[in-house]
Amino acid sequence: MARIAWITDSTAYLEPAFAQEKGIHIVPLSVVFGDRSYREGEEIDEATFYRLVRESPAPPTTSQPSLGDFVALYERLKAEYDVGIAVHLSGGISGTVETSRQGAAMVGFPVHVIDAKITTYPMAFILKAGIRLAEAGRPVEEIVRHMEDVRDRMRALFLVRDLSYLHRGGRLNMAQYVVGSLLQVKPILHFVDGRIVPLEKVRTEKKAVARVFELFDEAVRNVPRARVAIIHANVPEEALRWQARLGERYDHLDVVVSTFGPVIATHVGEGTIGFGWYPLREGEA
Ligand code: MYR
Repeated sequence: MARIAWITDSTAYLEPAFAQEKGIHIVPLSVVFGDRSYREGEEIDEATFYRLVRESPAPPTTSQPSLGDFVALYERLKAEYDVGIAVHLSGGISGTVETSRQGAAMVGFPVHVIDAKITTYPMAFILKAGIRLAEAGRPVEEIVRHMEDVRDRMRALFLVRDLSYLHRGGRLNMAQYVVGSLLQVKPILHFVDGRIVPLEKVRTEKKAVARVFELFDEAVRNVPRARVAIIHANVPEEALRWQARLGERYDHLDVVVSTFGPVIATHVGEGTIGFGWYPLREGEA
């Protein structure tokens, strides 16, 4: 059986205990405050990040891992493994996935690099789906196909308190006048082919939350089971309320609560909250 190296980046916000148990290699992205750069998950935690956001004169920016980071990692892995499977945040919002591909090619280490076409906990879902199959002894090609299939079923809906973060970071690919009109309302956002796009505009926050639950309900009520992440940027109580609401209404969902860590919170702003989920097929583990 092939020895598989599992690789992802820090924006999967994978549970550290899981990452350690499965030996997953996590390549960090960084947040930058002024002239100081912090590798996410290694040099900055969420509490420090939000403190620095409040104390810093200018908002943070982010940077992807360098080609050198990937080359160094893949050089190391090449000596220990037959093949790598990497899952990275969408190429529509970051150059990470492309740099990972280049690094693997330069080193000559065979890595199946999967563009998650999304980010945050849905990437962890994709990775975990692959690991499940690997542990069942399935061949690498089947594992990768399954992970891509899970990726293609993945959906997300999220609400930002203030759209200007996404706009400033250049991750909302829209004409200026459309952004202008959206700044006045509460847009519900989702991913279309790896890019962030407003799905609907709603006037008030209360109505926006109600609409997110309605859209989510339409998507999950008739599926046999679904894996769901409630993802939030420093609003843990609200996330727990969302979780309780799901618990009252459904008994066929596996729900986890996760966060937008420093890199992604830089682009969505504090208070952002949403769902990432995928429906399971009949009998799927
Ligand atoms: C970089 O390469 O510097 C990182 C860029 C990260 C952009 C993040 C954009 C916001 C993503 C929202 C995720 C919502 C998932 C449910």
